Amino acid sequence: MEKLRIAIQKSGRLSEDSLNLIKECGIKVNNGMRTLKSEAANFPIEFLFLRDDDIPGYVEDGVADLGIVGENVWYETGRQVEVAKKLGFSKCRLSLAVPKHIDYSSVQDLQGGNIATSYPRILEDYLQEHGVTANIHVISGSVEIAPSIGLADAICDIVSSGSTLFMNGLKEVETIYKSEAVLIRNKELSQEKQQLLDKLLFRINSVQKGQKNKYILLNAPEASLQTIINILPGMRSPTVLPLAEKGWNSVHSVIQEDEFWEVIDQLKEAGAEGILVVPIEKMIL
Ligand code: PRT
Ligand code: ZN
Repeated sequence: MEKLRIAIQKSGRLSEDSLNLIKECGIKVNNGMRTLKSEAANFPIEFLFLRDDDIPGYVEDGVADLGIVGENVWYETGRQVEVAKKLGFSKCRLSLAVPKHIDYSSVQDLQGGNIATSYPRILEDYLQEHGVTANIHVISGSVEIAPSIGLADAICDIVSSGSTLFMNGLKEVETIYKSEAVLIRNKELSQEKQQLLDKLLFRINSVQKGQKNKYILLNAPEASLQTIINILPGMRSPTVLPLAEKGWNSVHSVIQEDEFWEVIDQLKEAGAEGILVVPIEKMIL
């Protein structure tokens, strides 16, 4: 029987969340990340632990069928692989930044200037789109120090909290690309591997839906039961169970994480008591 092979970052910002996602999909990874290769105990999948920059190439060549990388790395390597799924973690942005004392009005200000980056392809595409020509200096790390040592007038680097820019006397002036972790796939998988990928995607979707929703339980007095039911959206309609105490019911439903506080207030106003909100591990719809 065929196995899927997935490449995961060996050690870095993506590693832990990638493995957590795999675990939440109910897949047990045998040896952790200390080895180069490892197998799952209960799903036909094998793991390769690599540097993130190498992952799109391995997936393109078919050495791995799947990989997890930041969209920034996927775009920058320019490899012929497809994004099968956005994964929602490791969110960050690729931005242009200049020394904070510089007057900056638009990207046109960088015409003819020097920009240091580790992402020449994404930067080049952005500059071209905006009709700007600049000298791109490719450096592989510590891009943020380039202006202070006189190497560049501006930088283009990954920003998350912004504190690295701030500590280096830089200000963010343009966001050129938004990124999150993505599952990439080889373009031509065998039918058997495609079926395994579909199975994996089904599990990832269930985990993601579970994370977006909460299970809610509450006690409702008979008189306001219908009002409370109307407030709760639910998957189909809420479950209503009579309590031992007459005149009260227990109501169960599912609500979205982002509308949760608003709904809670409305429920309290309607007379709901003993409200419990619990996480959902998986949601199969
Ligand atoms: O060793 P390997 O090559 O595998 O790893 P790496 O060092 O190249 O990558 P790694 O682990 O640092 O990052 C992997 C991926 O995480 C990146 O490709 C991004 O998609 C994503 N990511 C999310 C980030 C950040 N947040 C981030 N903050 N990648 C880098 N940074 C760096 C950034 O380069 C800058 O130096 O953090 C600094 C900025 O952070 P703030 O919070 O100060 O703004
Ligand atoms: Zn890397």
